[in-house]
Amino acid sequence: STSKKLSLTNRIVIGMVAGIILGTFLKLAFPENAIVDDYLTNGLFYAVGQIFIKSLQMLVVPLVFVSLVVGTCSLSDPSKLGRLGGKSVGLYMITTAIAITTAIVLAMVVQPGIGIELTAETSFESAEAPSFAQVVVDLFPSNPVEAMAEGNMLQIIVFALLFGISMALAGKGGDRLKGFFDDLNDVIMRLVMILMSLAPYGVFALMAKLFAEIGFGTITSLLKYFLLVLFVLLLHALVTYPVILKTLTRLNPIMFMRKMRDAQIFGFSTASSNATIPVTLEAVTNRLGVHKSVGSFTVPLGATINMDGTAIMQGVATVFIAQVYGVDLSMGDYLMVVLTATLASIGTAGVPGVGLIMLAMVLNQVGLPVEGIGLIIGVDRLLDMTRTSVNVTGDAMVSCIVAKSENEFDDEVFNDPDAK
Ligand code: DAS
Repeated sequence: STSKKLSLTNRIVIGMVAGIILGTFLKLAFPENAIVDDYLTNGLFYAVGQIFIKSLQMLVVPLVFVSLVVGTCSLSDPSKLGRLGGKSVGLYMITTAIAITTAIVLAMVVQPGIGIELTAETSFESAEAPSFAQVVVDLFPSNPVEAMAEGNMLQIIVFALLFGISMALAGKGGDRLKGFFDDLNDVIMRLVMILMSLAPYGVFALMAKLFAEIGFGTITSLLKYFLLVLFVLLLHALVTYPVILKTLTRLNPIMFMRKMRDAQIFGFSTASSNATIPVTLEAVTNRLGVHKSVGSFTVPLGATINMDGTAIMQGVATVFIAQVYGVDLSMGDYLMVVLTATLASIGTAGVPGVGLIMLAMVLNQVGLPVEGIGLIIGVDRLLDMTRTSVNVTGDAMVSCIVAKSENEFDDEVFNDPDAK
């Protein structure tokens, strides 16, 4: 019977835990062992993990384009689009601002940078935050094929929206094309499900490789910074999100979290909101009950512009670096940090490690030494993974709120524990 079989989510959790245990074991039992390194860590685990991530990424562009075209042209009322866009962008920015503000306040209380010695100088490229006008201009592709080839999510979204609206307006031809895109969407979603069924192995390999290689030496000296970022991430995911969700929608946050587990683990093991889009979209539309017309828009948008977890790291890191270098930041500086971090997240894709590039923009903006990033880079990988889980959770939560407020939400699906 099916009830005896382990659910996919449980198998993914087992894959993750087993990978962590095996990786840690290999690291402790066979340190710098050439055979283990060549054949397992950089052989089998590397190959399985990379193939898994690449096949997820392979689906992102076709999935986002096709599902968004289908979603847009099946919107009952195209004027809804403006409202949808406004609400989601607004909520994404507000949650990010809350995240970074919490992080800054807590970091000022805990003072993770006090007592850290400045040792070897490290270098890190400085980066300018783009101007607001440039961010808006960059939304528009001059060549949709180029946008797709580069995986430029915002440009793909804009093209898909315009294409979908035109399809809805184009009469018979548009109707025929809609049938075609509907079918294409079904086929791509099927492919997502096939990949998902292989996820336990992919997640296992990614974790085994990471934990066989990761050094915990640096974490001990940065323990305060590391634990504080982790704490604020958990606080945001387990307190702030549930409170916002409950207040704005009356939906049960525990049910929400349960259905997000797969996506959270994918985010954790890939450290990429972008690569996780197929999984987040599946959870949001099939399990949480957000209608496709909303989810196909809010999820890829969120994966690109909404990074609450990343903002949290930036908030703590800014205070940390200011303290280590003995720089006093004013209230105005902190407001600048919140603003820059929120705006910078709009133009940057959710891929591994991008948070550090955004941090460079923030530090630049308030005149802190960008080399400070060298201090925290050593412990960033685990934090990157954790904050990506938070990022995708935020994308899904905003999707639920927007869908609910637009009556594009299915409560029955949400409340069905086994909805697939
Ligand atoms: N890992 C990123 C993400 O995909 C962002 C970051 O570097 O924080 O969400």
